[in-house]
Formats: sequence, C-alpha cells, structure tokens
Amino acid sequence: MTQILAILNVTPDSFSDGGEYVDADAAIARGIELRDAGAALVDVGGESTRPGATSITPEEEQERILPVIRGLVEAGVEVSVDTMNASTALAAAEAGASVINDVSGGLKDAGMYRVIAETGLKYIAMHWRGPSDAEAVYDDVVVDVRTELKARVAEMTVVGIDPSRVILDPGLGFAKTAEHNWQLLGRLDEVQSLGFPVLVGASRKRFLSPWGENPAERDGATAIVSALAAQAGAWGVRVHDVESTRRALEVQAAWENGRG
Ligand code: PMM
Repeated sequence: MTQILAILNVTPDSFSDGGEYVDADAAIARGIELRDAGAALVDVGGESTRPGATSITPEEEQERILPVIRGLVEAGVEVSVDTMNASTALAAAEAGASVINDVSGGLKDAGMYRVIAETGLKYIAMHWRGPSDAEAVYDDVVVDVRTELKARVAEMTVVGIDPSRVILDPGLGFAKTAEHNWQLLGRLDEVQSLGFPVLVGASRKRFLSPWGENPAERDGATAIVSALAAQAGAWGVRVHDVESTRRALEVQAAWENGRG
C-alpha cells in the first residue's frame, strides 16, 4: 500500500499552510491528527523551500522543529524531517525522527550523507538543481532527472549509506514546468526503474492550478494524482490533506483488488 507522508510545515511562510502551526503545541496536536487520519509519517519542516522564501539558519530551524519532533515521537508518531542541513538531520535523529527528507538530495550540505550513513536514518533524496527555478532546462526531463538521481545515489554509496534506506523523489515543481511535472508523472516507471522506492510530492502545487485557483482548492486534484501515483507503483505520496488522499488510495486499492 502506498504510504502517506503528511506535511507539517512549522514555518511562517510556506506557500499553502504557512503560519498556522508556528506554536509547538498546536503543531504537535496537528501532527497527531494527521497520523490519526491515516498518515504513516508526519513530515516536519521548519524552513520553507518556496522560491523567494527567506532562508533561516540551522539553529533557527532546529529551534522551530525539535520541540515538535520530540512531542510527536512521544505520542508514537513516526516522524520524517524536511531539511537540507546536516546539523538539523543529526539533531532530528537524536530527537527520535526516523526519516530525513532532503529536497536538495544532499547537494546543499556536504555533511548530509555522512550524517545519514552514521545515524542509519532512512533518506528521501529529491531531485534538485539549486534554490531557484532558473534551471528548468532539460533535453528530456525524465531521462535527465533519472541520470541526476543516479549520480546522487552513486555518491551516497561511496559515503556508506545503505541503499535499502534510500527513497527517491523526482522533485515536482522544483526547476520544473507544469509540462515537466506531467512528464515525470506519466513516465514514473522510468524513475522507478532505478530500483528505489519513489515518493511523489504533487500536493497543492501550482501545476494543479487548472483545478483550483487557491492552493487549498487543489486537494481534489492532489488526491487523484495520489491514486494514479499508487497505480503506477509509487512508494509514497507527500500531501497536505491526508483524508482526501487516504480515500483516493483506498479506492485505488479496491480497484486493484478487483483484478483478483
Ligand atoms: N515539496 C516541497 C517541500 N518538500 N519534499 C519532497 N520529498 N518532495 C517534494 O515534492 C517537496 C518536499 C514544497 O512544498 P511545501 O512547501 O508545501 O512543503
């Protein structure tokens, strides 16, 4: 069954839910709610990756997220942490997180792979070409993303990361146009052919705007993408609204069962 990673942004400026959960107790309560709604993992992030968002220091990031991680772990919630910083990954591991979700795939912080290797955390490596959207130029986006992810994996192996703990993500919307995103989804099998579990992060993103002007109106389209990603064999989907995606995944599973 495809896993649901629920997004819990503890940031004042994330593009669709920024500012709601800056208070640690509110964030912990929300994370528990997301788990109860069907999330296998709650993905806690303290730094917005939105283009143009103000960047913060790892210390500020940790100040925001560590109390939330501790509270969630105490409540028995499995936590992943959305960070590009090695020091934050290490602190998160000590606080009880089990997965690091790195949108830079290890390109932002040269110390990240060592922390992953040494802590034995699971590692989600997303395809990334830097912090801006300026580099959305590809010969063939699926071939190029696949090649670049493969290069990341090769480096991870050199540092000693256990490949069985690695999950790959094509990085929808990160230096990608809407057309690029649809090609990556339509040809997800090519990304999966690298032999790693694949996570899809489409939730509320701009390429879904034909089905919802405002981000929160895009949960219907997001849920359909979740079902189709599951159909294509995705390991997981990272979403804001767990309820609609859980129902979509249940419908997909029922359909699949009907095949006998
Ligand atoms: N997208 C965002 C943040 N983190 N992590 C992964 N693995 N994949 C994604 O597609 C991804 C991510 C940006 O969205 P948000 O600001 O709503 O969290």
